[in-house]
Order: sequence, then C-alpha cells, then structure tokens
Amino acid sequence: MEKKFKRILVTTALPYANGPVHIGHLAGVYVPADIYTRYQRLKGRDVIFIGGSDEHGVPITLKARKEGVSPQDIVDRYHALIKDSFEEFGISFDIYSRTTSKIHEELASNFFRTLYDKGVFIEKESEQYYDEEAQQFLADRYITGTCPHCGNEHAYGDQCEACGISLNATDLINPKSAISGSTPVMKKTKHWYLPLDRYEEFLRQWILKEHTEWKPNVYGQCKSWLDMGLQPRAVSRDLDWGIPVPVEGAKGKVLYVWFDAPIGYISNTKELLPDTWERYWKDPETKLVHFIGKDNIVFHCIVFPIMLKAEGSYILPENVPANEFLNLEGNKISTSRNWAVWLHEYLKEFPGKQDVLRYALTANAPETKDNDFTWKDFQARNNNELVAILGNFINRSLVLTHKYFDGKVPVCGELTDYDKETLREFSDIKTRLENNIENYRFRDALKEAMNLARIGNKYLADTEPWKLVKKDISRVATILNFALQISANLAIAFEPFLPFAAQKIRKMLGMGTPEWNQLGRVDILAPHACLAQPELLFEKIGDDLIAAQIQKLNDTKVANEKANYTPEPIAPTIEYDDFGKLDIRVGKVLECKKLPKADKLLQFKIDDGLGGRTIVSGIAKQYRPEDLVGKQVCFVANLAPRRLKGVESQGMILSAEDADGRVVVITPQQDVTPGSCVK
Ligand code: B3M
Ligand code: ZN
Repeated sequence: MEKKFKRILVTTALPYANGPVHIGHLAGVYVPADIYTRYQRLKGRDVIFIGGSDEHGVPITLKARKEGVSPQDIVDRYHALIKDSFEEFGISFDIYSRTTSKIHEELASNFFRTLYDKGVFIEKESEQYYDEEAQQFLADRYITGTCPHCGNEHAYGDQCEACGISLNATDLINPKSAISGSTPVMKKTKHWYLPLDRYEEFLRQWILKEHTEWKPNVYGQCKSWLDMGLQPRAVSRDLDWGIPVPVEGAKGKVLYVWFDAPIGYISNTKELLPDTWERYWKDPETKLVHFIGKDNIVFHCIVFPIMLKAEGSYILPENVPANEFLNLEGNKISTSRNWAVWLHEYLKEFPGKQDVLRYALTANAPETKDNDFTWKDFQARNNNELVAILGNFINRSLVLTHKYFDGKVPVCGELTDYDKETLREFSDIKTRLENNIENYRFRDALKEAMNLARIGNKYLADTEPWKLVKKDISRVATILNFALQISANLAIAFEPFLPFAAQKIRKMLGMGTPEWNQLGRVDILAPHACLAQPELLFEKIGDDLIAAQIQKLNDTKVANEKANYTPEPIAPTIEYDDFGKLDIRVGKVLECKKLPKADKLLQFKIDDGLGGRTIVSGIAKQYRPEDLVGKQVCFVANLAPRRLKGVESQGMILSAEDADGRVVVITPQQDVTPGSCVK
C-alpha cells in the first residue's frame, strides 16, 4: 500500500556559487523539481520547495585566488546570477538562500556538535601535503603534477582532466602547490571521520529492501556502493573558507563542504519557516524528495541519510529521483571548456522564450539515460510542437470565437457522438498525468499534455465549424464551446510545464486560479463569459537564430583547441653553417593544377627568375589551384629533385601548419623580384 503523507518537502541540489548555471542544471534538476512542485500546489497539497547556493568548498577559493578577489566576492556574484536565472525561468522556489547565511552556519555547526557529542565520529591523524611557504595544508585541488596514467603535466590532486582518471594527491609525479608553486611536504594532520561502514546494515534495509521503487539508476548506484563496502569519510578539511569545526583543538579546520551543504536544505527551510520548519523535517508524515543529478547520488542516498540517522531527530528522504546527464551537441557539458548553454545568455538571446527551453529540455530529459541537447531539436520542438500544435489550437479556438460569437463563450448544445468520443479520448488525462508526475516521469507526462492539444486540433479539423456558420450556428456554438473547454484543460495541464504560456492562456480565457480537479471536464468556462483578445503564445524560430547558436559553439570549439595547443618541441640545435646550406627563394606561381590520381598533390610552374621550374606540393586539400596562380611563394631551391606520381619536383614550397591542422602557404609581405633569396 502506498504511504499517505500530510505534506511534501521538495529540495533541489544546491549549485556551487562559482559559476553560472546552464541547461544541464535546468534539465536534470530544477525543471523536473519545479514541475513536481507546481503540480502538487495545483492539487492543493501542503508543499514547500527549497533551494539555495552551495557557497563553500575548494573550487570557490581557487577561483577567488585566480581572480585576486575574496571567496565572498565570488559567491556574492554567482549567487545573485544563479538566483536571477532561476527566477527568470519560473523555478518557483519558496526560498532560494545560501550556505553562508548565519542561520545555516549555526545549524550546520550545531549539527556537527551533536554528532560529536554523541561520539559518532572517529578522530584520526593522517599525513597530508603541506605547503611550507604558504604555511597551509593543501586540498587535493590545490596540488598539481604529472598524471601517472597519461603523463599530462597539469593533473590535479583528485583527478586528471586529460584522461579522466581519479587520483589521490600522492599519486602525482612531481607535485606542486597551486598556491606558491613550491614542492609540498608530507605533514600530520587530524580530522573527524564519519564511519559510513557502521551504517551498512541500516542502508541495506532502508534502500535495498524498503525502497525498491527508486529509479533503477539510483537504486543500482546505491547497491553497487554498498556491495563494494563503505569506508569512513573525513568530514573536516584544513582550509580557511567554510564553517569552523566547533570543537577544541580544531583551529584552521572547517567542515567539509559535503557535510555542510545538504544541511543547507534544513537551514533554508528554517529561514523560510522559523516557527514551523521542524514539522517538515521531523514529522514522519512529511514526504521528503531530493531532486539531484547522478553525480550527487552517493551524498544524498548514503552520506546525508547516515548523518540524519546518526543525529536521530530527522526524517529520511522518501525518494531521490536523480537524473542522468544532458550532453550538448554530442559532447559532455563542461564549465571549464565553456561547452554549455548558459541560462543568463539564453535569456538575453531568446527573450521571453523561457517556456520553449523548459519544453525542449523536458521533452528530451535525461531521465533514464544521458541525452543530447541539439539546437536543431530545440527549433523543431518549438516550430513543430509548440507553434504548430499547442499555439495553433488555442489561437484558432479564440479567433473563431471572436469572429462568430463576439468573444463570448458560446452556449453548448447537445453533444454529438463524435464530441462524446473526443471527450472519452481525454477524460482520463488527469489520471494519466498524475501517474506520470507522481512517479517522476515528466517526459511522458508532457507527452500526455501535448496529446490533448493534438486532440483539440483534430477536433477542429474534423468538425470544420467555419463551414457550418450559415447552416447551423448552434452547432458552431457547441463546437467552439467544446474547443474552448479543451483550451481551459490545456491551461491547467501545462501549468506545471510551461507556467508562462499557461498563464497567458488563462488570461485570454478569463480563468481564475487553476485547479487540478477541473482536468478532464468540459464545464470549466461558463457560457457568455468574456474572452480577452488572442495573443500569440509561441512564434517560429528561424534558421538564422539557430545557425548563430551553432556558430557560437563552433567558435568555442576552435578557441578550446587553440588553448590546448602545445607547439611541437624545438628541433635539436644546428650550426649557422647548416642553415647557410639552405637556399630559400621567392618565386611567382605561373601555373597550378591538380595532379591526376593524387588527391593531395598540386603541380606548380614557378617563375624563379632563372627560366622557371616545376614543384609538386601536397596542399591540394587546402587550396584550389586557381587561387594560387599569380601569388608569390617561398620555396627551397636547392633540394635534390624527387619524382612524385611521375612528375619531377624541383624544390619544396614552404607553408605553416596551425593548431587545427590548417595549412597556409608562406608569402612575402610585398611582392619581390622572382628569384630573390630569403635570408
Ligand atoms: N554543490 C555539487 C553540485 O553542484 C554540490 C551539490 C550540493 S547538494 C547539497 O553538483
Ligand atoms: Zn591523465
């Protein structure tokens, strides 16, 4: 039997405030959570929606150091940007706070202290890298060195980004401190460990036996962690940015970011509801649901529940519907490589089109496997679905009503068999939507909602009311009443998914506060009620806008390749005499043609000031012969002749090759007399 809950507490992963948020965040976490919450509100349930920024951790301190500002500056900047982006996209948080808030620092500190007093932690000394110049212990991210796996010289102490292997700082060859550049030494330090291993039995029971309904990707990851066996995990760090460890002898130590961040869910609830927050966190009749991405599963299903369990007074999550990843045009989204669609940029480049992105991301959500976002798909979803199906239907219903009934809801006469059949087709839409949303299948839910618009379009196309105006106006009234009632259904069904469009539809139909229970009914709009003037819900997105986005990504690709390009090592040193042996000259291209049966070779006739010569060069892929005729080129004049595809080549044309493998012929800056020497 499914458990009944009195209230629902929805949380979303707290994004790190060290950069803006992108479509991957939206698709994986925030849009699904928002759909879920809006739906619960429509149902009239007691639900709160908690979000916030994660403002501690090493990446923030590294970014601050790089920019020469304080970590507080960094988190202030990005917290504001992230909060704005979410607001603009209609993510309807009841609170979006931050882990540098006073309430949070106090609550997280007390939480640690409670576990400490209960004797939950193990205190342990270990050896860690220490920077003697900067006089501080080094977090893994603060150490760089050579990857023992692939030889990349810029690997981090926790991971090599070139080959992707995860590392321990002690694995690095030639470790260097990212702070001072000096070679770190090993030094003893004390930390507090949460003994995860002691909770294995509890987790096996709670997850593997009592939560078999969790999504297979989540359940599977938990099972494999448990099968591998859990280890104690340090919950403190030697760092000067974070919440101080609240015990004696812990100077210079702060709570590990993954210890304090999930407690942020609690603190933010407390900030929202100072008097009643405990009802949401401590009463077993609350359903707690964490929306996260797959990289956070272990912290939300294993570490945080252990913390809550050890503390003793809190409830545990009822579900953790983690999503897989969203890729972008075939590649993994990457902040450091700028391979992303940033929300704040989208908002500028596609003003007023928040719902379009919400729609495309939900229709293509990475619910069961990684998925790919492409601009072409985005365009197609907009033009072929939002414009052609949903927008078109609503618009036709309204325009026809204005045309034939003066913008007033016409009176419904007797329904025909066909009307009744259409009604049967969507009368159970409420149950189907509910089933999908309650089970975190938002993609399927969205399809159901769109099908209702399809049904509406088909209804108008089949009944053709515009042909009946002269013959049977009361039939036209019934048809349009019916179409408008379907439109009202759409306003409710789409409210969780497309809140902006849904609101517009409600406004045009003169609807009040939407209620979920009206779904599937055809008496939502009262006869004679006045409709507002129709406005377009969506507009076509042209090829030019899409091409510009694709171009932007291509530019990023080129910039990344350039940034990663290391020129070839310099060849062994030569004496001046060796150089002197080379006779390099300038010549003018008199003729140039493709060599038959050789796709890379061009045959040149060069004016060398000495009666001319033939040179064969392998640049046919980069140049069209006609583009080179008349140009001046540099060539090695005293190279021993060679036969290439039956043609004797008397020298070599010089060119440069850049990072992308682009080959460019070397020409003098101004024309010189053919035969001039290059020195
Ligand atoms: N800040 C990691 C992330 O943004 C981390 C989540 C915390 S949730 C409590 O993916
Ligand atoms: Zn590597």
